[in-house]
Amino acid sequence: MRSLRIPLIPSSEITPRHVFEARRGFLRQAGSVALAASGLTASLAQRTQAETAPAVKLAAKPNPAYALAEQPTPYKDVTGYNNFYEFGTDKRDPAERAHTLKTRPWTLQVDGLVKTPMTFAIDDLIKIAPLEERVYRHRCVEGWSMVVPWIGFPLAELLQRVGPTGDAKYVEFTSLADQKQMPGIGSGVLDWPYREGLRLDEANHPLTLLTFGLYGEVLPPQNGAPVRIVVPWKYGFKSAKSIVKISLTNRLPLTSWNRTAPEEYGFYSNVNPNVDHPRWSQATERRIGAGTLFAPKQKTLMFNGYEAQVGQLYAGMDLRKFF
Ligand SMILES: Nc1nc2c(c(=O)[nH]1)N[C@H]1C(S)=C(S)[C@@H](COP(=O)(O)O)O[C@H]1N2
Ligand SMILES: [Mo]
Repeated sequence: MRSLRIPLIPSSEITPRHVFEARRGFLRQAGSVALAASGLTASLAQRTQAETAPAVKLAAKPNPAYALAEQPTPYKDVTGYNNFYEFGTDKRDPAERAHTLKTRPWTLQVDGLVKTPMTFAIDDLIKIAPLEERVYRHRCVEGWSMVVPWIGFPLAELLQRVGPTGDAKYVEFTSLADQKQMPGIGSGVLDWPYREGLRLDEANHPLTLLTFGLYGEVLPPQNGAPVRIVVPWKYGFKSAKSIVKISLTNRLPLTSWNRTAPEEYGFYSNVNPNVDHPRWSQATERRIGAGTLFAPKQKTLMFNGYEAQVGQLYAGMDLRKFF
């Protein structure tokens, strides 16, 4: 399908969402005319349509406490350069393949060490607290980063409703693992289902966002529709996508990345320029879509720039040991 993809916008532009949208509408029209003329099969045409499916708006109030001076990463990069190994390991795979993900009906189960275990239908869950737009830095362990306008509400809003018991210490997140919808599940690259975890105080931190959308729209499947976690002071892999279960536990959750390569992916995974990955430095990062293909590297900030907010969570801890 790559040959059918229309190169939408040169990466040399930082494109505001509405400008992008206007062009995309134009190109979608142009694309369908071209398809009709070339007599492509219906399934091919459908597939192309799915890749450019019209976005569903999601209203949210921008929260000025989480605005950034940095330019948001262009929509096409946020939604076209992804890690979502359930759909393949190439950065372009999720955008090409994740349209097979069925996001309705969808339920999120919250269980374990809680006073009131609850299962939410996604359309009810999204209404339990006011949706906010928050612009966060997003840093992958691989050394690239983005700036993303997410939409969601603090995970604490949900945890408050189920009421963790006194012995709850950790929160475990489980992503969907359905081979029928997710072609990458057949591969052994990771331990499925994708699992991640946080300490309870990290999960309750106001920065930790239960996320339903980005750029004023519901999450595209490749970004973890219909609901994911975003933990902006940690490497991106802590932010589990397309989650179906949240469990409160008293034992440190075993995470997929920790099981696959424990020496490389610790439980904490805090963004820390002073602690190298065993195979590379974490001192700098490359901002995706920042003008040129080889954007100059910039310095990575302690806790991804959120040190003032989260530093005290780790007071007295040896961050080389708890990496
Ligand atoms: N279920 C699931 N969640 C996942 C991943 C994944 O492969 N599967 N990749 C992680 C990694 S490594 C990163 S960097 C972020 C990427 O999120 P984005 O594609 O929205 O930028 O998702 C994280 N969440
Ligand atoms: Mo990542």
